[in-house]
This record gives sequence, structure tokens and C-alpha cells, in this order.
Amino acid sequence: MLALQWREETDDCRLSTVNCRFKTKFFMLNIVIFGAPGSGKGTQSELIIKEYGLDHISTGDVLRSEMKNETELGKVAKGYIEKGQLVPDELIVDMLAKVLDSKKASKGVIFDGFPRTIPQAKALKEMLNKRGTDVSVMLNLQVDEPELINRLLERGKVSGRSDDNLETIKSRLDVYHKQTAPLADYYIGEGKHVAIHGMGTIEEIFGRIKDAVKNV
Ligand code: B4P
Repeated sequence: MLALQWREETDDCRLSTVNCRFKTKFFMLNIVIFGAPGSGKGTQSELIIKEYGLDHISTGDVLRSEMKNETELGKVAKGYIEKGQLVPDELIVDMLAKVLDSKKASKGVIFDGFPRTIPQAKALKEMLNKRGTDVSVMLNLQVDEPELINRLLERGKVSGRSDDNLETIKSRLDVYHKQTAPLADYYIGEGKHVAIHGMGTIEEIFGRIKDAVKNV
């Protein structure tokens, strides 16, 4: 479906049609889902995976699993996450490269919660380019701040997540505005940015995402 195949002429084609061979390349749909904490990245990722058969990489989920298993990375990450801060780029990039290597023969990947800084975005581009592919589109979920706070407080009642309390939510939003929001301009520069109105029902928002993906 989306793993479209195309053929690219090699240099031989310009010299002789007899020698002309074709390289086969695969189009991968690589989506970066982006937005403030609570904007619905995880929620919409689940629907995108079902619709397009993509692999899912959620840096938040990987970090929570590392924390649960009390690994070295998990112990370091815990200190940052509980204060609402970002885990340092080197740790995240290293972690992501390992996860990416485990996804072989994929139709594409949805990157959920990554990148969150410009160095992470540059590292992602480099990692994908090395694998012969790139980010196809960045979907920027836009949600009003009172709604973000409300969603995260609601989730906190059932999630047991140590970062879903008012004090940590405020610091996560502050970090988002200072360190993560500038990434929108980076992807505008790359010609990959699509703004998605993130208010409304989960289905309404997913409808807007499908419309955006049709144009990739
Ligand atoms: P994440 O796990 O990425 O979590 P998030 O941004 O809080 O949530 P998300 O946007 O996915 O919201 P969701 O769909 O669940 O990050 C957690 C922490 O890990 C970060 O603060 C950071 O410390 C660290 N971290 C992760 N990645 C990192 C990186 N790359 N670099 C450095 N540090 C990193 O939605 C929230 C709630 O809203 C849910 O309860 C959902 O049910 C509800 N909801 C969703 N859509 C709704 C809708 N349309 N209407 C009503 N409710 C809705």
C-alpha cells in the first residue's frame, strides 16, 4: 500500500540502453508526530499504526520501560522525567539508534515524542539518510494549553505516571515552549511540516491526519 516501490535509472542508462539496469528503491512512510505534552501523540499514533501498518517508536514508552526494569538508563532518565525535564540528547539518540536497528523490513516508522530538540532532529535525519530514507512528514498537533493541562491531569488519575501532576506538567510545558516548539521551524525549513488542529474528538483529529497523509 504505502511501501511504494520505484525504479531509479543507474548511470549506465545514459551510456547505453542495453547496459541500462535499474536500482529498486522502497518508499517508506516515516512520520514524526509532534506536539506539546498531552497533545495526543500517543493516542493518534495507535490509530496511525493500525491504518498504515507502521512500526511505532515512542521514546516516552521506551524510557518508562527502562525505568520499570531499573536499567542504568532508566535510573538516569527517572531523575529528569520526574522533574519534567528532557533526558539528555546523547542518551536519547543512542537509545533511538538501537531501537531503529531492531526494525528491519519496515513499511515505515512513526516517531512519537522524538525528536524533541534540534540536535535530535538532525541526528534523526542522519540516521535515516544512512538507511537510505528520510522523514516523510511532521504532523504538529496543536492544542490549547488549558485543554493540555486538563487531559494530563485526567490521565494522571489512572496512569500512575509520576510526571502527570500539576507541578511537573507546568515544567513540561515550559520545557516544551523553550526547547521543543522551535522544531516546528526546523521542519518548515525542510518542507515537511503540517499543522493539525488537535482539538475535538479523537476520531475527528484522526480524520485530519489521514487527509494530511494522503498528500505526502
Ligand atoms: P511522552 O511519553 O512522549 O508523553 P507526552 O508528551 O506526555 O504525551 P502524549 O502527547 O503522547 O499524550 P497522549 O496521547 O498520551 O513523554 C514523557 C517524558 O519522557 C517527557 O516529559 C520527557 O521527560 C521524556 N522524553 C520522552 N521523549 C524524549 C526525548 N525525545 N528527549 C528527551 N526526553 C524525552 O494524551 C494525553 C491524554 O489525553 C491521554 O490520557 C489521552 O487519553 C487524552 N487524549 C488524547 N487525545 C484526546 C482528545 N482528542 N480529547 C480528549 N482527550 C484526549
